Amino acid sequence: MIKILHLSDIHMGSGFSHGRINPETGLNTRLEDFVNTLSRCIDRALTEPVDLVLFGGDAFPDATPAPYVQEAFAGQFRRLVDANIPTVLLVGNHDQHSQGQGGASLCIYRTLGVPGVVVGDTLKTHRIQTQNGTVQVLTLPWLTRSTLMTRQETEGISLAEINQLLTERLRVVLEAETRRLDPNVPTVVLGHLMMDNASLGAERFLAVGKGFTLPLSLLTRPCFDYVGLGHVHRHQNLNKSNDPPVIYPGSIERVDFSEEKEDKGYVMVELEKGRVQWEFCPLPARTFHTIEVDISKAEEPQAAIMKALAKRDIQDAVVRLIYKLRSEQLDLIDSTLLHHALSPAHTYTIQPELVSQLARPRVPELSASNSIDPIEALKTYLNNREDLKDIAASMLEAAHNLLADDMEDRDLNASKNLQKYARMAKPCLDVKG
Ligand SMILES: [Mn+2]
Repeated sequence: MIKILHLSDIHMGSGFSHGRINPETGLNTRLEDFVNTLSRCIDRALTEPVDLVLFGGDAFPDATPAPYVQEAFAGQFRRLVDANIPTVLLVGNHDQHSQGQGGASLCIYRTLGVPGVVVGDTLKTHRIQTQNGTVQVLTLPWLTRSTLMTRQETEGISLAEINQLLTERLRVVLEAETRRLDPNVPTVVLGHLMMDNASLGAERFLAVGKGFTLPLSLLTRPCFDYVGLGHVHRHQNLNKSNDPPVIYPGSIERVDFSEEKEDKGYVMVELEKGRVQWEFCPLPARTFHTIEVDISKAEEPQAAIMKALAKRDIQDAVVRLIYKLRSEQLDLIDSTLLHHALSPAHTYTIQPELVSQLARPRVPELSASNSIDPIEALKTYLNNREDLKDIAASMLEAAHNLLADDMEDRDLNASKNLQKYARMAKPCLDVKG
């Protein structure tokens, strides 16, 4: 039996706005949180000990983390190297530099030839020898449309069509890969993917519209014993019949408030050919609390806020207090008292929101036509948003630039189409896309 620890979506170095500087170390406390949580995963891997560690991708918030963040990450995985525990580091969307064209942050471990570390930056099957036998790990890093398609192929077709075409291509490539598998050796798929039946956590906001979704049937094949995923931050098993389990362990720490109510952890797997057991192991990630209170109708607004605060255990938590009030209540709130009441929190923000007495009128200029010029629409919008006055001019400028870029792209596409036609006419002509 092979024991595996599967974790994912470390995102080390993100969420600094929810931390503060630790005066003793000079580090942001949220980095320290992420390192502590990761070290608990590594502790477990060492004490079991497991035969293999699978990391499902998204090591950092982007492909160029600060050196001290990289060092903190490497320092933890180094402990697995010292203990001779093989490790697969899969490349997620946040690990790829400029959509994969610029390489991935994790590839440095392969370049350095770190013993026992496999970097999954291509679709490939790795045969890994562990203390308790061989395991096949098929790595499926984050795919972009350029992985399986040329630019010419994606030109002029809709995103949904691209998605379908990519799924078909991937099905063929996977089929070829599975035919090369040794049927007697336990097999794991490690993928950084968006499955179409996953329920989304923060990743929805972190990577909107950049990827495509895959059908579950692509991965629920009898030749796979365990499907370990990364990308979605909410832990879930997508295949309840467990044949095979298709598991997102989720992120190990809360990246932001959208993960407030999610349990954080990693997954322990026991694997034999044709038999698998798994268990979600929770981690003591830092608590996030949103305390929302509407005091617009309260007779004693301050007391109402204090009461709402007293109800929650905010000790060492990341807290946001949102209270809705009427403008004439502003003077009734003593913010010193609020700060005092919130001081046991790790960090906190206070967000007062004014409720308007009158229903907001629709913006009249925009209701007439649905074919309004985008710049005119933006101007009308900005005229109605007093709170955006300071940045209105730069927003308009940015919009102008964006639209200008768009026109350039169209011109570029037009010239590419011409090139394509030229190539169709003269097959020997070498045209670079
Ligand atoms: Mn991801």
